Amino acid sequence: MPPLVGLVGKANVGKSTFFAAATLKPVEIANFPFTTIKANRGVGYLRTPCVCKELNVKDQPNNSACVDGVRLVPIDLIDTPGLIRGAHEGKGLGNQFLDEVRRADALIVVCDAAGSTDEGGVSCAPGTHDPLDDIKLFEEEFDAWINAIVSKDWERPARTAEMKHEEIWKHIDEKLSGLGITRNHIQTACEKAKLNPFKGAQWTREDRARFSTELRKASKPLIVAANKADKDFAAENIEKIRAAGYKVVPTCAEAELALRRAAEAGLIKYTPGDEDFTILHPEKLNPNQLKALESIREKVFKRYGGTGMQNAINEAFFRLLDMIVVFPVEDADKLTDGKGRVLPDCFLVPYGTTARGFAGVVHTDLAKSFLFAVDARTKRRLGEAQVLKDKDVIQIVAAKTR
Ligand SMILES: Nc1nc2c(ncn2[C@@H]2O[C@H](COP(=O)(O)OP(=O)(O)OP(=O)(O)O)[C@@H](O)[C@H]2O)c(=O)[nH]1
Ligand SMILES: [Mg+2]
Repeated sequence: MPPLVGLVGKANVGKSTFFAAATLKPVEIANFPFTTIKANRGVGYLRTPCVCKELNVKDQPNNSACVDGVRLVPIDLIDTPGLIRGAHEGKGLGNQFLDEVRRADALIVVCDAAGSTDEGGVSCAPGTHDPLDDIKLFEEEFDAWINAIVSKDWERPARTAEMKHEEIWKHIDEKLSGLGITRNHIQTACEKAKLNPFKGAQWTREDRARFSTELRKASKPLIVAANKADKDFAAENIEKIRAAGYKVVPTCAEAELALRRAAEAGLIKYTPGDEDFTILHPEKLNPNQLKALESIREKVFKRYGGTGMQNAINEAFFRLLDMIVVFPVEDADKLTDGKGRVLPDCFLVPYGTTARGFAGVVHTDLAKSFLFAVDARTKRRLGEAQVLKDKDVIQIVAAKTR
């Protein structure tokens, strides 16, 4: 399954605008809280330099797109309902929210960097609300929700583990697997929270709370999209969020959505993540539209070098999830697949994926009949345990099976 990134955060900060801009799906967007009541799922794109230029070929993309030497690789995104205090007890749309987000591998916490929405998501004057509070609110609610699940019936598995002299993860992994939490995450959380996994029955309430926070950090790494960056007070707040230790990307989802739609309509030339855009048909735009585009250029592009949205998505996959892209080919000389298409596919895999592991990503049967791989650049043979690198072009050689 492709990795899934969740767009989460307080109500009315621009999650659905971000989602719509990334996926071009028509979703409801409005300037009041709880516009989104059910999660939306869609396909967005990761942007990465394609290898076609370096290898000097004209590619024929199949599972992805290539625009002027930029590969756009599909990824899954989920837009969730807004969160308010008390969500872990079911307040607001708490249950719907948490039920959806459990499936995400990483999170983009969207916040209103201008501080122009209050704690409940209602519009207020820019600069009057602290966006850091919203990020903390999200973390606290999420942690409290995990803690409630961890703490429910804690005694039984904790005592069994102690009696059997076993580590706690063998006894709680099943109930946490639905949250995307694995044994590895539990192990990491014990280490980070400095808790003895053999002595779960002696953990205090506070210990469990710390453990839950570490579980969240290990299983759902997050990056902050400091949205509404076009508004006053955003720049100062972004620095504040960064100083508090968060990975943060300034974004202007509204601008990205306007540009994506204009590009779709053929009015401008713009690929997500570009540092500028070109107006192709000024005669087809009315004065207001032209003014809006120039304002985007002034307030967003000149200040931040782009809308930041593509950056946020890229950071989530490349930095939080530590993924790389690999191009499979069937013929390492011609760089083609079985149908003769040049560099058709581009797969997103976790760093650490081996040649055989990658064969399994391309096709399950390929992993079973794997003989060796060939690095198309060097034409060198790679053994099954060879760890692949970002932008590798790989031919898998497999035994013939009937
Ligand atoms: N100025 C500015 N406004 C934005 C930006 N992104 C979104 N908005 C506006 O913020 C409001 C809320 O946008 P939504 O995308 O509906 O917000 P949401 O977080 O999905 O809201 P809920 O579904 O209610 O939780 C709308 O009026 C958007 O037009 C931005 O980058 N800049
Ligand atoms: Mg929404």
